Amino acid sequence: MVVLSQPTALDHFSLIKSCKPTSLFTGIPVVDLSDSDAKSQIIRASEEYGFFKVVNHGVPLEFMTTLEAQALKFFNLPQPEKDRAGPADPFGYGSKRIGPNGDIGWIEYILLNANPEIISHKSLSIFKDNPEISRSAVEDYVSAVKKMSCEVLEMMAEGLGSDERNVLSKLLRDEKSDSCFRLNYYPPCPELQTLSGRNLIGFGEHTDPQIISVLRSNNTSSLQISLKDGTWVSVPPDQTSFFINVGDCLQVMTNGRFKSVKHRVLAGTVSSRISMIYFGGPPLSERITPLASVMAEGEESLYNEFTWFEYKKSAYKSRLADYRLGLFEKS
Ligand code: GA4
Repeated sequence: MVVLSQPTALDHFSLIKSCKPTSLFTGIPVVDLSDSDAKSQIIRASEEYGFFKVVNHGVPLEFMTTLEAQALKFFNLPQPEKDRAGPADPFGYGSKRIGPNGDIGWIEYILLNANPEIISHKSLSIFKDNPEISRSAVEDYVSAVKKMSCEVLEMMAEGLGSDERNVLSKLLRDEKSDSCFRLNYYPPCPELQTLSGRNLIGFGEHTDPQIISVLRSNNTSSLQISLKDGTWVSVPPDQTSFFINVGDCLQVMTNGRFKSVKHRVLAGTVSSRISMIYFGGPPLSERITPLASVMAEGEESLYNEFTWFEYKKSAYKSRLADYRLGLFEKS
C-alpha cells in the first residue's frame, strides 16, 4: 500500500544525489521582447536550450502578484478543504500524485483547462467552492500570458522563415485550442535536512507535450533544466519574468531543430515554491507535422504524423520521465 498521509515518511518519494543546488546557471538566454533582434534570439535559444527567459513581456506585474497571493491562500487552507477540489482527473486539485500512472512528487497543484469559455463557465466548481481563487484573477492572468505566448510564437514563425506569421499562434488562438493552466505549490520539507547529499523531487523530470509552456514562479531556485550534454543546471529565479519551454509538438513542427527541454523541480527545505504555467496546445484534431518553412529540399519528417488527440492519449498512458516522442519517431 502506498502511504501518502505521512509527510515524514519520504520512502515513497524520489530522491536524487545532490547536484550542487547552490550553483545557478548563468547561461540561460534572455530575450527582450521589445528588441528588434528578438526573433533571432528566440530561434537561437530554442535550438540550443529549448528554454529561455523573456523580459519586457507586457504582462502586468499585478496579474502575477494577485494570482500568486490567491493561490497561496488556497494552498494554505486545511487539507480537508483543499481535498474538496480534488482529486485531479486530470483537472482539479491534486496532491503528490502526478498523472494517472503512479508518478509521485512533493507537490500540490490545481490544473485547469485554459479555454476562456471553460474558465468563464458559471458551473466551474473550482471557483464556486474555493473563493480564495477568483475567476477574474485567473482570466486576467491567462489571457495576458496567452497573448504574450502568441507574440513569441509569431516571432518564432518569422524567424523560421514562414510567410504565415500566425502559423503557430493560430493554434493557441483557435477557440478549440487544447491549452491548460497549472498552479503548482511545493511545500517546504524540513525533513530534507536529514537526507545529507540527496534531494527530494518536487516534480520529476519530463518534457511538456504541448507546443509551448510559459512559466512564472516566485523567487525560488529549484527549477532545473537539462542541457544538451545531459547536465542538470539550476535556473536563477526571476519573479518578474517568464520562462518559456519548447514542448514536444514544437520539436516535431521544427523537425527536431528545436528540442523540447527536459526539466524538473526539487523540493526546498525552508521556503515554498509557487509557480504558474500556461501550456499552449493545439486543437485536438490538429495534425502535428513539420512546418514547410523548416524543411530543406528533399528533407523528410523525422516523425510519423499524429494528431494532438493521439499524442495526448499516448502521453496519458506514459510515465512522467518517458521519452514520449520515441513512439512517433520514424525507424
Ligand atoms: C506534463 C506537462 C503538464 O503539467 C501536464 C502534465 C500531465 C498531468 O499532470 O496531468 C502529465 C504530464 C504533463 C505528461 C505525461 C502524463 C500527463 C502527467 C503524466 C504522467 C498537464 C501535461 O499536459 O502533460
